[in-house]
Amino acid sequence: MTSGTGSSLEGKVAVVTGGGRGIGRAIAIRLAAAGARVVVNHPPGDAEEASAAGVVSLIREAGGEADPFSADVSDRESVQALFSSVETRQGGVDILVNNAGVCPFETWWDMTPELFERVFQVNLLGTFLCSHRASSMMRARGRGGRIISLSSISALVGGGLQTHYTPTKAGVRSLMQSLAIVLGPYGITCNSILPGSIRTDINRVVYEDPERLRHDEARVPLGRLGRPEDIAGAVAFLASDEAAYITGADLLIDGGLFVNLQ
Ligand code: RM4
Repeated sequence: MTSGTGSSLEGKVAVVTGGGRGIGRAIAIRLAAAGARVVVNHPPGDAEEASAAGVVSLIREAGGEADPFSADVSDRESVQALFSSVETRQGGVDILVNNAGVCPFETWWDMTPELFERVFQVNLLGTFLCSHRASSMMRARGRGGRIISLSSISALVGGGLQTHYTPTKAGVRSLMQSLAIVLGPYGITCNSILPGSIRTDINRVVYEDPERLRHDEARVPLGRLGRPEDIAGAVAFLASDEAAYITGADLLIDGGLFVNLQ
């Protein structure tokens, strides 16, 4: 399969969690275009299954290789099943992209322990469960690997409607820093991507408000919110051999939003 990015990931197996929609969808498509065989993980549900099937079809129609797999990343048995399938069907994993995440905006006063716990389970526990299984497989195979996790600008700043979400994104970033130490001896790099405000379903409710959209766009030096494709290229780079000496790092991809405080 030819691609603009060359065949930098030819022969690699990539698992993208939450790969059926939004940023995960763009990442799955981009890694396949670079030659990887992509496992498009999605949470259970008809709509999620249909979205993932659409991504797989798009990749296959472009001459790439992809397979869907339904698993709730916060559920230990589901993650076990996902990676057992990857072991038997794809022969192992070279690249794990921990993209699955949720952020149901809620006020602090209406924040329930259940909602806080759910966001923690998907965003942080899910990253732990997938990273633990994948790194164990990578270590056993002895060929190194890549773990790339979607943290967020919210790891660096707060969010009034995201008191459940921001701690999980800071935790993801910190987990990658610690795993970089543990997994370095095995040639496995661990890095975080920190997206700013990207137009996807996760924040649709916020950006359906034209006034809020205009306000947020005006705060971005590049003048627009991000698109999923703005994230995918950086993930493909971190997954490639070109990033062999990058680990424990994080890459902020926000159009300049973070530095535009004044
Ligand atoms: C990000 C950041 C964005 C928001 C998403 C859901 O960390 O806060 O503004 O759209 O979360």
